[in-house]
Amino acid sequence: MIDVLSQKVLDGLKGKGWMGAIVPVDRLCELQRDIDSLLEQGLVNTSVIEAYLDTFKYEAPQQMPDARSIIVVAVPQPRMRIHFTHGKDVVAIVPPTYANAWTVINGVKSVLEEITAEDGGRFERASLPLKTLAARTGLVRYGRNNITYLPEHGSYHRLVAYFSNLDFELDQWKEREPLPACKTCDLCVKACPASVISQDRFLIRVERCLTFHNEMPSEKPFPKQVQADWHNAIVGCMRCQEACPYDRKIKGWTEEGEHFSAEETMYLLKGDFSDARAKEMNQKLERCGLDLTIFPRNLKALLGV
Ligand code: B12
Repeated sequence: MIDVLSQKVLDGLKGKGWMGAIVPVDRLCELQRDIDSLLEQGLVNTSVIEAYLDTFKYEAPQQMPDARSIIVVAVPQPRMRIHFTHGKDVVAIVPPTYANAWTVINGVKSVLEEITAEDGGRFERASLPLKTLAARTGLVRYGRNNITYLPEHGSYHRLVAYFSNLDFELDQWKEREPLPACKTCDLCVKACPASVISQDRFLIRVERCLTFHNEMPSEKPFPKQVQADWHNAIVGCMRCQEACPYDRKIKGWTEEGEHFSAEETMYLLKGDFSDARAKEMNQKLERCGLDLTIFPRNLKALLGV
């Protein structure tokens, strides 16, 4: 039997079309151990540790020293189609979760506050390894590509977690599970041009991942091994997700984004963002989950110019 407060929160999230799970804060050490054990084995590249993993905080936040629980939420999100004009209309994909990130992050907090208003619920955003946390609650399962999957919406979801002062009786901590069909399927392995997914280990080789390189600031050129025909999105990459049978149902789930005129496209390709116009352009890009830092490099790569 699940306690009334936990049920109320999980049902409230479900009412929004989201999925949630709850663990007590005591699980933080085990969460940290999941990541540390990989670091100890030397399986994670130093630049990945410095850029991302060192930012995780496995403790109650300063603003909430009395945190009692962690709520992790998966919010289904489509990919976005945006348009550049370069001689003709050029469609570019923004993979799921880049666009509307803050709407989702803040939206989850507001909904949690609303659901628990009479229980005095407070929430502080958690900076934690979210796939590991969500997989540790059974909310999602790991694909062979190291991305996590929901039963209905596959890999098209954003994960977000909040510390809470609420004492739930529920503790959903469990083993991380792989998706069953990944055992006999290698479609993502074959689809990845960068050979990021290997047969000999579960953890992907992040330092080879196209996304790792095209999320970096534009001043950083792509390494030599990145081939011209690898680029398939304005940021990130869709190859392993597009190949995945678990995403078949939602593969075409797309929202329409901004159109960039020939003149705006040229401005982005030129790459001089020192003028007053840059602010306005950044605002337009932000509506697509992008910003000027990845231009002009990613657009040049996508257009092949
Ligand atoms: C760092 C990071 C990146 C880096 C590194 C990716 C990586 N795999 O670590 C880069 C820039 C490359 C990246 C790329 C992408 N990212 Co990213 N990224 C993150 C970030 C900040 C941390 C991820 C992390 O913890 N990595 C550490 C490694 C060690 O953990 P892990 O990948 O989960 O690996 C676990 C498994 O391998 C497991 N394991 C090991 N052995 C075994 C064996 C078995 C049987 C099992 C089950 C598990 C298992 O152990 C590891 C630890 O638990 C999160 C946000 C966050 N705060 O969590 C977003 C996040 C993971 N990214 C996200 C997305 C969407 C992406 C992209 C899909 C974007 C895109 N389309 O290009 C790609 C996917 C690339 C890929 N195949 O992983 C989403 C994931 C949503 C989802 N459905 O999974 C997140 C959660 C952001 C968000 N808030 O929604 N990302």
